[in-house]
Amino acid sequence: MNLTMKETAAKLKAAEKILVTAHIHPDGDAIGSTLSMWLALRQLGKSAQIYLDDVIPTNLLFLPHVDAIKRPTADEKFDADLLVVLDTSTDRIGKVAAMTDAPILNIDHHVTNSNKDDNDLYLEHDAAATCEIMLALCHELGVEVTKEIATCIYTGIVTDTGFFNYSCTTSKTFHAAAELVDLGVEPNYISEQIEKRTLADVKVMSAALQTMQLYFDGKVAGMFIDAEIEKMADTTEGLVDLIRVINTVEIAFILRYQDEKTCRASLRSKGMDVSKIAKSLGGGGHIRAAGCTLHTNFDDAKNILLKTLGEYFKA
Ligand SMILES: [Mn+2]
Repeated sequence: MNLTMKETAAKLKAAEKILVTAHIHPDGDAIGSTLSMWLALRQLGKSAQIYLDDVIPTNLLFLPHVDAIKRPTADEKFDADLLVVLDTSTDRIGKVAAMTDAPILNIDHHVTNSNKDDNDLYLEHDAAATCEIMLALCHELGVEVTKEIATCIYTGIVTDTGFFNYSCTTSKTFHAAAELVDLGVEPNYISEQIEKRTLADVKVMSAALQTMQLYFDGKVAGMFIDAEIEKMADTTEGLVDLIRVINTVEIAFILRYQDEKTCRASLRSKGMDVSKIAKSLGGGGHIRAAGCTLHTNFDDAKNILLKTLGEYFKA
């Protein structure tokens, strides 16, 4: 069922033991929204715990209380009366899904969230980030937005908007950001932390650029993080933007090896709807930024992706 903001706040207030999670391959918005939700719930006197079935990218380890995030071990259970799933539909939370049978409260901004299982869902697809929703939700809950909460929320907003560059950025986003700065957020500090890269990652950037190929008269650019490059990579976040800027390119993608039978594709566009392409391959996302997981080997994944893109350019 689709909830209003008021109903969403009421669900949170009615719960006592809350498990908070977000999508695997967490980004700034996933981590910023879980941490701000956790801090808000604790302020309300709730017992809450964050579980994320993945590692935290090193450039997000600066976030306050990031070490409160736990990773589930095999078969681990958690006694909860509510499972809060942030920044994703409920099918991308890994092992956390099996940790509890508690009812789900899903809060998201992805237009492709189809709520197949009919959970309680607050979906605001024109919000730039789940963290933008989190700010309004804190107000609805009567939570004081401390500097710590504001820092988490600001981080999610700037990472999902590419520092206010992407088309999801609205005047509401800037109003939220201004409010957060008034609450003590330090934009220069946060951008410095987020843009930090390890030497290994800069080397991955260089190796990834060497793999770039253009397709369909230069309208599509692809980068390929195969098993060998993947071994060196901490994060591939932002890599696709390096080739999206090419003047002929309408869609840029990056294909990343995960294991012998799994690859992850991230798609970015300058206006074409890549969420449709991602959705047709079992993924989802936004009009200009989407992704999917392909359950096959690297070469097949590359062929499937290019075939789908080819059909899209024919249509
Ligand atoms: Mn997001």
